[in-house]
Amino acid sequence: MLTSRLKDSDPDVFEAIEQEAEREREKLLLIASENYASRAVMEAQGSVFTNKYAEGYPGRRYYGGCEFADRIEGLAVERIKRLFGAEHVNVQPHSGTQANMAIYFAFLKPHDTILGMSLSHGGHLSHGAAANFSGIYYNTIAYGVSRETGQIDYDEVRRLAEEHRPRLILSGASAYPRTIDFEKFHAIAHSVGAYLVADIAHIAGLVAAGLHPSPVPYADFVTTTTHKTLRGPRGGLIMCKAEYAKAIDKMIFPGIQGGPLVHVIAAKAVAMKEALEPGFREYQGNVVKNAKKLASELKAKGYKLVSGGTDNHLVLIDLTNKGLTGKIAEVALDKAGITVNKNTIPFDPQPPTITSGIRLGTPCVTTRGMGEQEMALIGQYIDDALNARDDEDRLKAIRGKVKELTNRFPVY
Ligand code: DSN
Repeated sequence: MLTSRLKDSDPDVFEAIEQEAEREREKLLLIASENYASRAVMEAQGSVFTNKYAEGYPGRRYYGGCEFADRIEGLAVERIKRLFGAEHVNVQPHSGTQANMAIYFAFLKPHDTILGMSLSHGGHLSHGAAANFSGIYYNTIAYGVSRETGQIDYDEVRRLAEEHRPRLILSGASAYPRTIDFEKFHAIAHSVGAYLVADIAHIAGLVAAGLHPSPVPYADFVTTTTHKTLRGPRGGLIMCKAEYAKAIDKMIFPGIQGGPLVHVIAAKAVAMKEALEPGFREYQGNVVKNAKKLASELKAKGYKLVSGGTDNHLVLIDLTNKGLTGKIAEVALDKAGITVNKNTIPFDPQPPTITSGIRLGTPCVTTRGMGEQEMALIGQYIDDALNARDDEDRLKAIRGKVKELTNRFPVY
């Protein structure tokens, strides 16, 4: 398949790809932001469009020979519009961060105030974290979750918005297991005259399937990546109201990007076609069902879940009552064949390199076809591995069981 010629021309890279394929095949991938793109998506991404420069937009390019690139970009945009009901789409952002950057650069001046969710409470680097360009160029104020409920404190968001009068409010998260009330965010943003951005990178698949309320009617701008629950190629996109279309397009190109990645846009088009098919809704429903099942299994074993459970594709576990850090848990689980990421929990006493939590997501295992029965087993393996964290033999034995399970659910 894709790697067949590589084997002879570059055995080192070939071998690393084979090793990664084996890792993805044999381990349980529970990283909430990852997924397995389809072969069709990868075929488009590995196509001749990687050879083409197409700066500009369909019908308005700076290079000749763009007729098929135009066709591809047109297909991608039309499908995204259909999937989300968006007025305008820019499918060229190379990533979610660049999608967010284009909005800030187009509509804010340096040092303007933005209000976003604190990274340590589940937000995202590009929502104003101090180390990120968004925290460097803008005056950022962070809202978080309530200590009692682990859920976004909308009263606090309103209070901060009224106090700081931000130019822009960001809704959306990378480690938040609950439904986000975009209508409430809209009301707050509207009342202080701020733009509202909804970054749905994590939940885009659920939104597309109608399983999470859509921000499209409420937000001025909606950004997402295309490779998480949406299950496409690695990349980003922006949806916005028609009135902002020109400024957004101009800021993506020539503002912050050069030539679009036409091969990735081709793969985005393929992923959107898949997302418009009925099976996609069923898949997203299973992602949520599996996350709920995994949450309840772990809860029954004494694990503390941030917010007490989940409404979406992820579960955030607070390990403090187990005397564990996220770092220790991540390493032990990986030895047992279970890949997760350590993650800060709200009000975490540990630094981000250690953390007190782990984040688990079900998009990958659900793509493999696993269901609630398998989630019960996974919950058991997680608990076993964490209890056996210092016992290499027991971890190895669990890894064997994980391999048996993953063998029953081939990926490609
Ligand atoms: N790194 C992504 C995640 O894991 O959620 C966010 O960009």
